[in-house]
Formats: sequence, C-alpha cells, structure tokens
Amino acid sequence: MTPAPPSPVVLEVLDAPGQPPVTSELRDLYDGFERELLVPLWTEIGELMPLSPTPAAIPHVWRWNRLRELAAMAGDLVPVGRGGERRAIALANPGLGGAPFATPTLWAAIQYLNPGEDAPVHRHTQNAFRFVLEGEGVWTVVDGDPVAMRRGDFLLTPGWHFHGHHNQSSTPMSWLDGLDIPFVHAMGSGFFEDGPETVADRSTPRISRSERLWAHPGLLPVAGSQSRPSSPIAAYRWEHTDAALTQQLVLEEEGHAGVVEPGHAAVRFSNPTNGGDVMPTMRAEMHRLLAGVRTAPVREVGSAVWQIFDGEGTVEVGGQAQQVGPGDLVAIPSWTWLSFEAASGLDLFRFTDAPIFERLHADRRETR
Ligand code: GTQ
Ligand code: FE2
Repeated sequence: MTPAPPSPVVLEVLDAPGQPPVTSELRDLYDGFERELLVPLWTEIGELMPLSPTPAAIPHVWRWNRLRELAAMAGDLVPVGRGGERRAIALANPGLGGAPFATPTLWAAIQYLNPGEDAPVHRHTQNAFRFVLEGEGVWTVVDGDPVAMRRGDFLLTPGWHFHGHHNQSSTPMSWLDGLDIPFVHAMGSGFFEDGPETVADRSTPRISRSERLWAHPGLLPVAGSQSRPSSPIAAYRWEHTDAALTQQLVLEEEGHAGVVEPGHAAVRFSNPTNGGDVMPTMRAEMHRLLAGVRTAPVREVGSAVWQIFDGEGTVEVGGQAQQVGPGDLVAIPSWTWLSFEAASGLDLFRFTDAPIFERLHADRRETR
C-alpha cells in the first residue's frame, strides 16, 4: 500500500504555535511516521488525554411504542432459530457509528417471541439479563432450570450458562435484554457454543429451582455458599423489589434512614454469595421517585441505560430535558449530568457498567 500524504489535520498541527517551521525535512519526518505506522503523541494529545471524559456516545431516548411496534412487525416477518439465534433488536447509539451498541460497553435490545416459539439453546461468555416491562408466558431455561418471566422481574443469564427461551402462552411476549456484548467485542473475549435447537424441559413452574435454593432473604445454602463471580439467583421477582422500595419510603415517612435522597428510594440487585453486583460487568438497580421529586444531578464514570418501568416524568441528560413514560429507554454516556423529575410516581430500572470501573479503581462520581 502506498502511504497517504500527511493529512491536512497533521499539517495544520505542524503549523501550530510551538512547532518548528514546516521544512522539507519535517515533512520527511512525518512521511516516515506514516510509512512506518507511527503516530506522535503531540498531534493527538488533546483527543487522547482530555481533561475529563469526552465520550463518543450521545444521550438518547428510544420510545417504547415504536420499539414494540417494530418488534411485533419483526415477529410477523422474521423467523427465530439457529443461526440468527434471537429475535432481538438492539438500540444503536447515534454517536457510535451505527454499531448496535447502546453505550460503548452495554447492549440493550427488545426481544420478541411468538406463541409456541423457541429461541434455541446456546451459551456465550457475554453476561446477560432480562427485564420484563409487560406480559408473561415465556420461560427462559438456564442450565436446564426453567425460569418464568413476568412483569417487573429481573432475570439473570451469567456468562457461559446454557439458555434458551420458549413461549408457552397464546400471546406474543417481549422484554428488554441487557448484555455486555460491546465490552466483550472490544476486548476480544467472546466465545460462543450451540446447544439444542429447542428447549428440552418444557415444564412451567412458577418458581425456578435456583430461587427455591437461593432466594430466601439473608439465607444461603451451607453447601455451596462460597463466593461466586455471578449471582446464583436466576430471577429477582417484582413482588420483592416492590416491597423493598415501598418499605424504604414508609421508613422515610416514619423518620428513619434508608432512601437515597428525600422521596427517592432505590435498591441494587445483588449477588448473595459476596454482596457485590449480580454479574462481573453489570450493575442493575430499581429506583422509585415520589410524584414531584427531582433527583440531584449526578455524573459518573461509566455508562448506563435506564428504562422507565412505571409512571411519567422528565429526564434531563447532558442539559436536555425530555418527557418519558413507561417502556422508554435512555442511554447515558460516561460523565454526563443526569437528573429525573417525577410527574407522577416514577419507577425506573437502570443498568450500568460500574463494576468494571470499580474493579479497576477508575470510578468517579459527582453530584451537584
Ligand atoms: O436471549 O440469549 O439480545 O444471546 C443478544 C444475545 C439476547 C439471548 C440478546 C443473546 C440473547
Ligand atoms: Fe444468549
């Protein structure tokens, strides 16, 4: 390949204050850099080492009405099966060049399954969860354990666990998938393996074996209670999440501690074997705001995706305010100011890549 001549940008940098006059020797130097695939720091430093993060991702809101409509169209037109694996439609952040990434680390998609359909069994190193905004009737079978999906439930498929989904009801069902696909893609750590094309265990228990073993408050089975990288709880049920949020706010009313800030309750889904996040790369939380509450603006290192679960309000992100309602999804880039204002009571689900940055001691957080 013939090397391209120094780009106008580089020539402009060479003409910049503090740089020597552009002589033919200097041009030869830059030609040499280019030919040998070398880049000097001094032409890149502002971009590479900014004073504070300058994420490529852009704050963006996706409307649930449109997602659901398009997912239903896909349900009519696009089969689900081996190869394509899932009828999942990913949010593509407008700052990330058309890649199916909600943020540089996080995948968020709406998945749709018709009555009687199976999404084939597979496993991958990417960590995954499901969050259910509406509907029921699908069981996700995780390492052979059938897990019912219902409104408000948060379900885990940690990396390298076999999983397939099947719709046992007479209505289509859709839900939110969250995965660390973009992170795994960037890091070159993705592995994938097929399992059977259909789900073997078609039983429909209300609760999974995983929950029967692990989901009793404050109680671990003694056999197998050592720390695990991912939570062994396959489903965090809405009734528990709802009760925890309700009690935080009742306690606040009674004058006791527990809420994040006045009128703002929040819980984090946690790994009972070590008290940490549910999976190594992703954090998940549910927040509840009383009507009229405006949260203190926060910015954090790392990115997030929020989904409005219930209620109406306003999200203000990066200085722009937008009305949001049930199902709407919002991508929050790193180090971007964020605040919510609840018009009605507002329940919000969010997931983030915070565990990555905390593990690397690169986490920072600021409130205003
Ligand atoms: O349901 O197993 O949205 O493997 C992307 C990749 C869902 C899944 C997605 C997946 C799945
Ligand atoms: Fe999967």
